[in-house]
Amino acid sequence: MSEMKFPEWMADVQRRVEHALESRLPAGNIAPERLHQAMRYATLGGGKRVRPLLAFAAGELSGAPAARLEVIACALECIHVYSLVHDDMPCMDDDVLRRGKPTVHVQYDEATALLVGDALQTQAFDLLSAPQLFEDTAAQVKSIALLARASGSRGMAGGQAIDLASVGQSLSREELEFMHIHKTGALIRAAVMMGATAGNTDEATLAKLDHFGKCIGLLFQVVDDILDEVADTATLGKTAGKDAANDKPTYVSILGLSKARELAKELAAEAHATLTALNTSTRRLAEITDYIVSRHF
Ligand code: GRG
Repeated sequence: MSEMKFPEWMADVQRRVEHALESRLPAGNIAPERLHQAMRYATLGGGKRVRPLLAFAAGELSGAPAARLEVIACALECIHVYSLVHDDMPCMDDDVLRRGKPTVHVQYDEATALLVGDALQTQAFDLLSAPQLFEDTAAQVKSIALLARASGSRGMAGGQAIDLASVGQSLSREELEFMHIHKTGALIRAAVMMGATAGNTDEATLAKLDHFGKCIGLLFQVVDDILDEVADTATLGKTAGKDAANDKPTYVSILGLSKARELAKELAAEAHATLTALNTSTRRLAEITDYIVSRHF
């Protein structure tokens, strides 16, 4: 794996995760068929798999077995997809397009979309709690706790609550940062930490990786805000310009496009500096950072 160029490595992990999700999600012909089909529709065949990539990159660094990382990657992706399906529903962002295809409530119906999110969320914890996934039960519980905290009211769901309450409001830069560190950043940070704790990583390295995860979580959102402004719907695979249309505060609306771009550069530089301070090969994490930044140029 280490000799592969980044695009090759990324495609390899993406393929691996697709295959793992394909085999771990309930088959579409198992009852209740419609729910299982909708879960597969939402999860398979799309997305950049950024959280799985981070878990694999941090996991390779920690010497974690690939089979364990695969399950962690699937759990992260199940939580992420659940959040997208619920976020797209009429009671939240009300969107019709995701990953280049109709959103789940459009393709199926609202009740099914709600259940797809619910079922994917519990599927994530079911996967992570599999016997023999870890040799060390305490490490397994830690992994489960990392994902639970990142997803709940003090993580992603909390950030989403602030996001919904902020429509039409003017937020300060600090308030916007607080919202995004939770809504988008928490799961990205957890992906890094779950990869790192899936193997052997000392406390000092974990602290640095945690800081790295915080930087790229925010970086991801700043880039997402820029893309929402500058990219088109076909490129994004989701409706472009949604934030401005919904009167949502974003880094672009608060700082302007060029300052938002500067901020992205600063966050990427901080992420790289954090990696450089580690006495180990962090090549893949550095490459993922560059990949995230490159999306808006
Ligand atoms: C409903 C509890 C709950 C939370 C929703 C993350 C989130 C919270 C909503 C998604 C809305 C959104 C567009 C957030 C901006 C950043 C983001 C998470 C974009 C989508 O993630 P990508 O780009 O998507 O990783 P793919 O499709 O590549 O997996």
